[in-house]
Amino acid sequence: MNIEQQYQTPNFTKKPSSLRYYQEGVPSVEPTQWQLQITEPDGLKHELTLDQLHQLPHTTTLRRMVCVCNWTIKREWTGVLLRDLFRHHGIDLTQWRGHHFKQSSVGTQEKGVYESWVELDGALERDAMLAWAVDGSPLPPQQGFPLRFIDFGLYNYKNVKGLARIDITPNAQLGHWEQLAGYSLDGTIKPKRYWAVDLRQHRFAATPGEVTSW
Ligand SMILES: Nc1nc2c(c(=O)[nH]1)N[C@H]1C(S)=C(S)[C@@H](COP(=O)(O)O)O[C@H]1N2
Ligand SMILES: [Mo]
Repeated sequence: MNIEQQYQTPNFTKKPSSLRYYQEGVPSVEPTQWQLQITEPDGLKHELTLDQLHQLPHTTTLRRMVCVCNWTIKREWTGVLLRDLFRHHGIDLTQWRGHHFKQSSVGTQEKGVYESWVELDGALERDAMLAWAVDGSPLPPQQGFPLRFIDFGLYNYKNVKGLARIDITPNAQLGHWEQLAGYSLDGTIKPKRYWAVDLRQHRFAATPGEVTSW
């Protein structure tokens, strides 16, 4: 296995589609320069360095992520829950009920940024998280260093790697793949058969949303 392959999601070549990578190209992130910027609809801004982020109360959980093009992988993610991130910044979410939030990636000069809108209350309820490590190691560049958002109840096209900004917004807009491929704005994982790259077999997800039974 060469270095390039090592950085990729396990069984990268076994994924059946092209929607599996950094659409905008892998950004080069200088960890000391990077900041996560959070803005509230009233314009209030919050900024976090990588060090500050790592100080937040964090969890490590084994959860399954699913790509809309029918592959899935269960991995051990370490990061902070979205609700804990907001709580630690004194962001009062009761005033933003019914809102959405836009995630923007660091992006690249050539191709810009990757954006996705997610409904806020749903993401909080589903224990969505911002992860900086996977399977016990820091995220490799290809997998979203230094931080990626993951809502395990939604297809992965909703979950931005190389996260740079979160903006709480009154409305949602179509993100990259919703526009291009007509995927749902809502992004809820659908019950159907998926290729589990970790199990090396097909499995059926019987109910909509996060796959927890296998
Ligand atoms: N910034 C960014 N995040 C992204 C994407 C992307 O193109 N750019 N693709 C999404 C899609 S469709 C998938 S399946 C996963 C792939 O994550 P992986 O590289 O860890 O397998 O990243 C998601 N997040
Ligand atoms: Mo995907």
